[in-house]
Amino acid sequence: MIRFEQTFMNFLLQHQERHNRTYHFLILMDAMISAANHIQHYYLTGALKGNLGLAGDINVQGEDVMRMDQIAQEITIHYLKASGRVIHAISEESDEIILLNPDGRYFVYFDPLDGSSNIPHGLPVGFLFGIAKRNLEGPEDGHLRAGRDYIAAGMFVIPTGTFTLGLKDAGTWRFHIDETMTFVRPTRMTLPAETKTWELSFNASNRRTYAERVQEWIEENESKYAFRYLGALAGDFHRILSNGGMFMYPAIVNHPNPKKNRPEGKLRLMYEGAVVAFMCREAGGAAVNEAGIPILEIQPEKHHQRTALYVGSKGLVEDIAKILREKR
Ligand code: FBP
Repeated sequence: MIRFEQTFMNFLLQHQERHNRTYHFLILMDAMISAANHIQHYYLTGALKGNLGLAGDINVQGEDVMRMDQIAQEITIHYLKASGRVIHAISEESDEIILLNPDGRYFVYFDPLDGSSNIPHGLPVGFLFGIAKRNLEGPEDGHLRAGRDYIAAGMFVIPTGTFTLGLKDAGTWRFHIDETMTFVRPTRMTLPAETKTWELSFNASNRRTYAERVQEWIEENESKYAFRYLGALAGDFHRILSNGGMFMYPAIVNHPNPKKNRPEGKLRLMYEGAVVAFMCREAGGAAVNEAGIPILEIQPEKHHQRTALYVGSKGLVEDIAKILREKR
């Protein structure tokens, strides 16, 4: 007896029909799926094909570019261009805004391969994206969109074959890849209220560089929760969505080498912070920056703007946000 599962495209088609939406979004999501499957193929064969090493370039963030970053970037731009639905895209791997289809309907903000420290080992990385819509009523000025204006945000955890998508006012859904490389079985994700599975996720080797009050909050709370850290935002947030708890990448303000301080945070607002914050909101959670300001409310001034990030179960995020908002 063959077991048939609902496919992602069937799920999205019904969603679009239920909300009287157009097919344009379907075509864009088909492009994202094709890009993710293609990137997954290159990552899975990366070790044998020698693609898991350095590319020899430095990106706009001043970081070494991995060969796989370039491959993932090229693949994603190909499919976004071919969709004919995207005006411009912003990518971690591109200094400038990428102009695609002037008549496009959407803006796409993406990190083609997140978690670069895992790439040389073939360990889990992420393909993160946020989508906003152009102004259909009047002229479009292309201004940078805040997370609250995104209509969808998602992530593929590569090479695990899982895909999670947040839809504005319609929840966050997880899909699994089947034997035909098709994403199936839509599963609604809601952060568990029960705290016994909650986890804390942060780079423990940085904790002495965080603000005193953040270090104190960790000391007071860490014994209550399990500690897990993959070193790739997509993988760590994937766990938080299932088990609850909080992922945090606080500002670095007490580094023994002041040059290594990052008061503005490390992660990028538009294609990392806002992406997980959007999915988290749709799953009943919350996300704030180092001042306790909701990530989705931050209006970006530049497209590679950074942010500190505290994201996860509302109870925990609100608890640390209280001390982050205190004037010192
Ligand atoms: P990249 O996009 O350059 O990979 O940076 C983002 C990231 O790798 C996140 O995925 C992860 O949460 C964090 O940086 C890990 O940073 P660290 O190695 O300092 O813990």
